[in-house]
Amino acid sequence: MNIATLPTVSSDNLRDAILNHLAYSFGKTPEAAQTEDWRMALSFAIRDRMVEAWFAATRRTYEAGAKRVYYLSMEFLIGRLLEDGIVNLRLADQARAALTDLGLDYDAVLADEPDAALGNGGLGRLAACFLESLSTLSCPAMGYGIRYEHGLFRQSFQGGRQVESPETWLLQRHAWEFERPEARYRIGFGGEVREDRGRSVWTPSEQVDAEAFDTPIAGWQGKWVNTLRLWSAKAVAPFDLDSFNRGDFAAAAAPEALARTISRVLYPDDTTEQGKELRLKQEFFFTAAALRDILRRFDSEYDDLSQLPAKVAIQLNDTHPAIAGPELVRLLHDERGLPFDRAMEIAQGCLNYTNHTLLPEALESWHEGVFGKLLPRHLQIVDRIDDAHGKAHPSRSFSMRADSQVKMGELSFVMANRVNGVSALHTGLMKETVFAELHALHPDKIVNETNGVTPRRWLLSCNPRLSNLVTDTIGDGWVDDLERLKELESHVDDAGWRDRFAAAKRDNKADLSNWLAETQGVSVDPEAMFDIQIKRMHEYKRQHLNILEAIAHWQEIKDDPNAGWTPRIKIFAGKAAPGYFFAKDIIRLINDVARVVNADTATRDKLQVAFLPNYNVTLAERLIPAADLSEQISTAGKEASGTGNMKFALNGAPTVGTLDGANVEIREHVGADNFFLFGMTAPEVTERRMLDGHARAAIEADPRLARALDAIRDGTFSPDDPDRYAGIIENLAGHDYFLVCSDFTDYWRAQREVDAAYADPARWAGMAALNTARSGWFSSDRTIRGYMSDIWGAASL
Ligand code: Z16
Repeated sequence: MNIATLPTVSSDNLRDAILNHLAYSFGKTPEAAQTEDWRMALSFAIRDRMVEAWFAATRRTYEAGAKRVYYLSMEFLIGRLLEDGIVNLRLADQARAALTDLGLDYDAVLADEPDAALGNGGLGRLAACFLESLSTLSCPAMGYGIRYEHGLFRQSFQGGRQVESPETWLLQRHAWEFERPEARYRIGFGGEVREDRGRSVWTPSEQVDAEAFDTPIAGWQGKWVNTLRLWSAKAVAPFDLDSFNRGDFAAAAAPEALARTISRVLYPDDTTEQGKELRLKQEFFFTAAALRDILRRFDSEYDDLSQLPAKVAIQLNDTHPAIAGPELVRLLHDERGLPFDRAMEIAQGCLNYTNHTLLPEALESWHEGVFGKLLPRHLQIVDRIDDAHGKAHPSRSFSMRADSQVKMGELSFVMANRVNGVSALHTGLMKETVFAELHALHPDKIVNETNGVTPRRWLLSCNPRLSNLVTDTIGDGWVDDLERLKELESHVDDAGWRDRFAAAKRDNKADLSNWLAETQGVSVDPEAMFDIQIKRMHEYKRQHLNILEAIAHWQEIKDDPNAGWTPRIKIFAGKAAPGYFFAKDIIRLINDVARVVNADTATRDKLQVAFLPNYNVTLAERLIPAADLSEQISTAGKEASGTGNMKFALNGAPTVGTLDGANVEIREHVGADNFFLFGMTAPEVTERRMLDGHARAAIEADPRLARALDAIRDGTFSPDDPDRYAGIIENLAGHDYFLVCSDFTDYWRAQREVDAAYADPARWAGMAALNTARSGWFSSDRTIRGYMSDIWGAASL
């Protein structure tokens, strides 16, 4: 429902607002203003137009006594926010005109904004898409996370190797947050628990304050605005007075520095758990602050805690906020005096848990020593929860407290009302594997909510050419009703329309190739197929399968350069966790292969390889609209969902991929004819792994694979250091856990089918267009509707 009608804004209004902010918020004349000043002034002018709807949304929520949704996530990979705000407020034309009028380069001003990388990859980006969809659907919601001073590290290459440097987004001015000094909670750690007349009293030995910073998140058309509330750690006192009075100013400043470390930096590991105490501190810090804030808001409206599950739905994004279970029980039982069982029941009525991976190395568990030292009362509560669950289900053999560990997945499962997986395949595997026993005890708890992406950022704003064609063809109703893209299907057989579709892609590719030439020193023919694999570096994602195929392809082109090869450029981008040495070796290998292959004058008009540094949301927005082919080639059963796969399909890039994660559903939607399938299925993977010598057998059966491996082994790509990739070779020819060798032959076959299809432009344009037309289901609006009805019981206002 339209609760706040946006006043119409002309480019003149906007220009005046910008000039006002330039003068009165930033103290600059137009003559003295730098790009950053203009960017801030424009951002404030846009932000102003969110505030009314923001207030109105809060008012409406109170008036309706509506249930609120709280999304707790250690990561929100929001990227830049200015264009998002402009597009959602439908001010793109006015903003461009206003800046042009002021003699400024609109795109340069937008590009001045730092990319807020407060997340690692898919999980964090999903949280950001969800916030935007929650606002678009006018669902009363709030995101809670950490205001990291430093987001995900910056990546550069030295001699082809990944080098990390600190990310410093807050060194530039940030337009979007409102500091809330009054929203501040004291969070304790350590100390001890005493029994006092039958009650447990926790006295922490260390305390920090969590201070709130709010970012408004406007939905489509700016009708509804929710809040992303990020917590920053502050010392309880600015300095230690004793040391100060002794004149020891360094010691006096120590508590301040110590407190700040909690929100200082994002852990850069995506799917491996680190088990570091500071990480557990971060988890408790933001979760405890969020719960106190949630209860304070509840108390301001209601006085009966048994109403909590009716008014509050809390979503735990992975197990990172799993401490919410014991902490909520502690707040309700220890602090509010509810009986333990009642406290547990209420907590279970509010909490829900999303699982994002089955990889064993990612499942969080804490040694009870670390856990109990930091959170002594919570350890007791976990034991009691485990006990209560055990008594309720005497047949069970599992415990969340086995091997002196606290297992956060099991804890989350037991404390949750609903547990969800992120694609149909993944949810099925959850039931069969990691949560098999718990699923048997609670057969209705696990539900599926296949991921989605917001079409505002991932089509409308990143791909104006395709968006304009879509809107010209079917009107703009698709923007918040993405399934309407189906209406494009009837145009796909029209050669004229298909040419317009192909022209949008061609122009996007031309833009990208100009950018590559200007900024990356890479020169490519825009007519070549743009084959793109962008995601975190991981063995299960198999960037090494892709580069092996590229090597084999290069060798075959050399054998017969005039065999009518379809020209390709293979583009890679992605960061490796700093301690993940194998993944870093893969990056170096790709860079080494790129150097050799791109220098080969006999092949370089047929095949080029580029690894772009510092992959982030902004780079994704540049690459995806220009992609011809989407590489989604994980070992089946390992990628929980993937969301990049959806963005490519939506932007008209067919997938070459395995039956993994949401690829399965993408293929069902776009049609098997418009998807290049290869590789083993998840059950086949499990079976093949048990077969002794599977890698050897695969290499012996495929001379192309053998020759590609030989080239790496003999130093073709590392002539100064032929043994550089001995580790990779040993791994692949040895146990090859991710079955790169076993899937190689079928991958090669699929890639040659891609070549043939691409060589027929009309056929390719038809496939690409059907990918766009049939990707509407992958809107995060659809996903959020699913969460609202199946998990939260929340309504749109
Ligand atoms: C992450 O990004 C994901 C899983 C995880 O355990 C930790 C992190 Cl940081 C990803 C999955 O790998 C991906 O398949 C999925 O699409 C994404 O989470 C969102 O669900």
